[in-house]
Amino acid sequence: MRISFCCTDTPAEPWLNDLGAALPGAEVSLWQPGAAAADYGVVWMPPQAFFDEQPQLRAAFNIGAGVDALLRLNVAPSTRLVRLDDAGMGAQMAEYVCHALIRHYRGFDRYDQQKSQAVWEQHEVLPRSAMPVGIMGLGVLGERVARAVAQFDFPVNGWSRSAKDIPCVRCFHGEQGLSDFLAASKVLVSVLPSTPQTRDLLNRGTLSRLQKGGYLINVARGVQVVEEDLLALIDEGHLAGAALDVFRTEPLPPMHPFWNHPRIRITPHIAALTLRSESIAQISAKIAALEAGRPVAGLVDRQRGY
Ligand code: OXD
Repeated sequence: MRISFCCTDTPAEPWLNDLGAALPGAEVSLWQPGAAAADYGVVWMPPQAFFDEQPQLRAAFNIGAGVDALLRLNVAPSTRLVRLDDAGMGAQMAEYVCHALIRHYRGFDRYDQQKSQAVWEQHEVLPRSAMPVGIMGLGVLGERVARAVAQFDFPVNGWSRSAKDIPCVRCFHGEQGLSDFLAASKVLVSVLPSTPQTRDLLNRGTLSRLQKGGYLINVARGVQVVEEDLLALIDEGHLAGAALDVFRTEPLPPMHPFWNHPRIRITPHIAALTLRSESIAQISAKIAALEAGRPVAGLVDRQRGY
């Protein structure tokens, strides 16, 4: 069996070694134009040429959380596109969101400022009931985030395309549920997949439905946010701020107004990093299942877009 590794921005050698060790008998190699035909691909943002030259692939495993870059390419219909099922990303996203939420809720930025001025002053904390958190996107990662937030006793709302029923989450769905979901939430967390329907979804109209003093945490995709609308709503005081891990242009350009905005926190797309050993364990289990003709979880629905 041949496995072809084609991942942008990912050091290949450790992956090639660890995939080789997990799949004894397989020939694992780094894809280069003109490479021999492979059975499976392990990919992250591959070029179109990869799929053009490898139409026989039985499956391509995407080693990041989002599959939007893959769905922009022309891929043979017989090549299954397969997502990892969490693979350690859920816990990281939950950590990231809880950290951003609690930092905002407990006013830790203010205490950092006080420290720089040697000020000893305590501030009141709002009741948690005044900080309902709305999670947009209730897939594997969104549900993990919702459960983690609920552990801290915040009221949790969830919104998804189709109806869901998750303990400790007040679930809304579809276009008709969106407005009520937003109005019931003060902190908005996007864990949505990137699809034509979610592009620009977080704009003046939707963000201004959030409760006054709202806060945005985006760990999904930058193209979901209309950046000028977010800035305006923060500057007008309707939103208290934002914690952003993803941006319309990455890396975020040096002159971008987000960098110096006092109420916007920025991280460089690190909310959930791909963990090599968990990912390889899943890829090898999925290859074994496919070889045995068994179904695998995480098949991407190309129509739906995730
Ligand atoms: C992503 C990732 O899909 O970082 O953005 O995994």
